[in-house]
Amino acid sequence: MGFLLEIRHLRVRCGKLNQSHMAKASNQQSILQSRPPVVVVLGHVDHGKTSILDFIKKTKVAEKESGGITQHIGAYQIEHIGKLITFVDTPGHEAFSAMRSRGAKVADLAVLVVAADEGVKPQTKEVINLVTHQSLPFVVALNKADKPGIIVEKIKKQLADNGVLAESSGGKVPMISTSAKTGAGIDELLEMILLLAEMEELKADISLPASGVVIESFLDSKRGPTATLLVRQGVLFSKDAIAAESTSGSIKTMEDFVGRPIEKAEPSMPVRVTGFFGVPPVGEEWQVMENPEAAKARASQKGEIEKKKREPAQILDIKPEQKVFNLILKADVFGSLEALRQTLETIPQEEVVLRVILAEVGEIGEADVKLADSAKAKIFGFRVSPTQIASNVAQRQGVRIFSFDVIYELVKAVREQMALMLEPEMVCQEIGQLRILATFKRDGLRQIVGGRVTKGKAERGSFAEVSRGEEKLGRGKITQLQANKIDVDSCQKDKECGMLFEGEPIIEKGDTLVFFREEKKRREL
Ligand SMILES: Nc1nc2c(ncn2[C@@H]2O[C@H](COP(=O)(O)OP(=O)(O)OP(=O)(O)O)[C@@H](O)[C@H]2O)c(=O)[nH]1
Ligand SMILES: [Mg+2]
Repeated sequence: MGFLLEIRHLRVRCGKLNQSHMAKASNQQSILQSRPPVVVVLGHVDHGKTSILDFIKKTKVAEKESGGITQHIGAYQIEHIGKLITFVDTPGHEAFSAMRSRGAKVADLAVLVVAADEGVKPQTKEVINLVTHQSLPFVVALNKADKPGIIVEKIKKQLADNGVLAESSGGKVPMISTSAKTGAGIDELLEMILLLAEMEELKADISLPASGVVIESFLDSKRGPTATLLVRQGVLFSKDAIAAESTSGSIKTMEDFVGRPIEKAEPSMPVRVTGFFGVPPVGEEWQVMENPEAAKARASQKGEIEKKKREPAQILDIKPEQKVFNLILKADVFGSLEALRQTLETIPQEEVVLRVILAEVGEIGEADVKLADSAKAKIFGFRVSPTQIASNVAQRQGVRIFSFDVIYELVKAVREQMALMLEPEMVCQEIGQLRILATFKRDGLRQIVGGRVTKGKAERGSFAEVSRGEEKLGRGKITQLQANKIDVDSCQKDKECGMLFEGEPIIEKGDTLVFFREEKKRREL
């Protein structure tokens, strides 16, 4: 445990938010109070982050998730040996790097989950960089230890190769074998977290007006804008006026993470509140103000600045030969919207430019359909459905609405829709060959010839390339085909036929005709 003593002196974390906005009466005394650690759980997709948390809180979140992957952040508070720990789960899918990085920003400590049967994977590397970059103390959970044939030393070696050296090998990182299935090692993990937290001496000033960060938000069709807030300083009360950066409001309802109504929330506690006028984007900082007017003024002032920073209007430089695919994107929560936008950017756009004309949280409404209609856009919903009215209007106007539950499926579908805008490619397919046995009349570009099919078939309407030995003479078209003086559509191998050839080359006895069909082929992006 020697490393813990080393980090004891590193810092006393008092919350990482800047404190400039915290208006406090100058005569007021600070009241520092210990607070539970905020622990972010990070790791590659499917390595068992949610399962570990599930085992800890004994509920089954993972089974309810689409495609079995966590698609937005979740925060929970648990108690172990009389001490609280706040956990923030994050998704491991590569599209969610922004969420992982935000999760790491709000946390005091991290648990890096590595499935021992898979070892270090791309997002494991990403989160190692993240925690190292932010000097975030962390513990590694070598998960799925219950699986047969696990060689822990192999994984430790991989981690060491990526700069994470285990305590047992003289490094500074505690590593614990865990199983979310059997529960082995979980208590040890929790104890290690509490030990690391103790070393950090985490404190918050409860004399300050409450402030913190938005960790999850969405538009609830019944309750309106709903946000999960993490309290970093002060104590949040259930009737407080509150300002985020882009919106404000007065708290209408406040619940703990299991949905129980609560009156107040202390530092490090995640709470779900309603009462904002708009949906505050994930990552925004919030703070309590004296009254709703002050909150509104602060949000609109902050909002303007943020807007300028965030949205240099999307000016696309579109070349004349490029096509534009207009898209309206609606999603259940901000985190998903962000991950979608990020993943959509990976679609090649040399030929078809993707223009996102609206990206919003909330169900697909009539206004979205009308916008899609006037902008000739397609609507893609992620875990949201159209309202009945929107569906009806869409059907009437012929507006396409696509709905998905899994990010990469949505992105794949956008890519396919964009590819439909490309001109199809003409591909030639050889269908047969014929040896010329006799030539008859020639009239301008038209010539009557006869021969035997040596391969495949001859077909009326097909193109024919004329060659004489090695030399290619050019192409023409077969406009009529006869076998035994009867018009036919095709003539098979080893049969003789006569045909009307239209084209430049002058055909002679002994030449070869190669027949081919030109087909339109859909292109992909
Ligand atoms: N045998 C075994 N299976 C596990 C263990 N932990 C998780 N799993 C399984 O691994 C799969 C993925 O688990 P999740 O908890 O959803 O993984 P995750 O890291 O939260 O995944 P994302 O949120 O998508 O990044 C599930 O099928 C779990 O049942 C474990 O300790 N042992
Ligand atoms: Mg998960």
